[in-house]
Amino acid sequence: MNKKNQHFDSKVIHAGQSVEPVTGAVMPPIFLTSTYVQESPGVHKGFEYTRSHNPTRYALERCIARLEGSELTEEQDASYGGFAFSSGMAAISTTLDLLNAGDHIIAMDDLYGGTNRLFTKVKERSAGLQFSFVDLTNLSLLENAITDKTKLIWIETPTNPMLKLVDLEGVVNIAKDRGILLACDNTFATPALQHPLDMGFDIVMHSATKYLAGHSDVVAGILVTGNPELAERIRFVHNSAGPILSPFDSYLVLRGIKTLSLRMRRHCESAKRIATWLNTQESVELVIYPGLSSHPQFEIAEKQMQIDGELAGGGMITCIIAGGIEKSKSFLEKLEIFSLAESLGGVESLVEHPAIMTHASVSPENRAELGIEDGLVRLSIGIEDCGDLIADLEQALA
Ligand code: P1T
Repeated sequence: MNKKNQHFDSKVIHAGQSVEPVTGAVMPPIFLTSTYVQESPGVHKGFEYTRSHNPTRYALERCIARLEGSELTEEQDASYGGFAFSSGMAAISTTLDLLNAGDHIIAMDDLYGGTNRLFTKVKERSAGLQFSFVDLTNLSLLENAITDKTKLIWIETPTNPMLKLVDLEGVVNIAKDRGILLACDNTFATPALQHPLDMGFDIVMHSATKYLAGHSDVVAGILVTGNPELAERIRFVHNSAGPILSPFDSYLVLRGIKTLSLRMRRHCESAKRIATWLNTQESVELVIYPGLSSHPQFEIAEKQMQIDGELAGGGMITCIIAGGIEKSKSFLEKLEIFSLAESLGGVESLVEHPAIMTHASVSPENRAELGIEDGLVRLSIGIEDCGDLIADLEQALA
């Protein structure tokens, strides 16, 4: 069977993997070595130094490259266009390092707070980049924001924390073939649901800390491209600046990906049930979930977020607890199964308060514009029994 035609359930186990040649080990050994012996100067087995090449990291990079739809061969790029980083932020920073001082970037207005901070508080100053933040749920705003200096469009969809959706095909139709790189942070959807490269995007990025690794035990980032020239440019920065993922952490992320498909099915199923239930609760003012028909961009969810051809809304829910900061704080403190913690996408359910926690670095004015208000809480639905999760929410809301 052509590997490309395998079902995603099979790909997560086998994509990009090969049996270890010396022992036949089914999982790649964790190659804990910084360097590799050379027979004669420049004569080696393709591995010189671990910042540049590591077999465990390659195994992860090749796997995620294939899952995101890169078809690059080993001759075109050693890890098929997949690159693993020490964090999601390092992956984003590397994307910006592909640009030149003075270049202009159009970014989605609602973004992970750390991404917003990297753009506005670091890269504007250190790299001379210019950013415009645009609500790309309205694509007519995109055309107006593009200038002859625009070199990158940075999308998150669903966004963190407002779960806004951007029509990826719509972005491609407006911006493709204008010398603008199109990059999508696919952390919330994962390739189990959404494939930006297939729609014409150039780069997919992940905080692999989240659903890819899936067990809240590692911090990691990913970039994937299906374009050989772009892969070469990313490889150059990856190796030059050195924000690489360690062999051990590469192993953890690869191990996590084996169950990505199973986990995402469960995250989506439980989140849909919980969002529907939250919608019936008087003490909840608003429920935002891409899998509910009340979501403002529900049609986009139906089109671009799917498992086996069926809408899959993801595992994240954002809601507003009636009664402002006091009520939302007491709700968060009373939860017992949900842990109050930053991050998301693990097997355990987490809950957090964006205005105080993940998005504290976004200015209060900007938060107000985006709707990140004091009663807003973000739920990451884990894979525990869904009835237990609803019971926990019920006692905390009471
Ligand atoms: O934390 P790190 O692996 O460096 O990834 C940063 C990042 C990038 N993109 C998105 C969409 C993210 O959600 C994150 C990290 N987010 C959290 C830690 C959080 O709780 O939202």
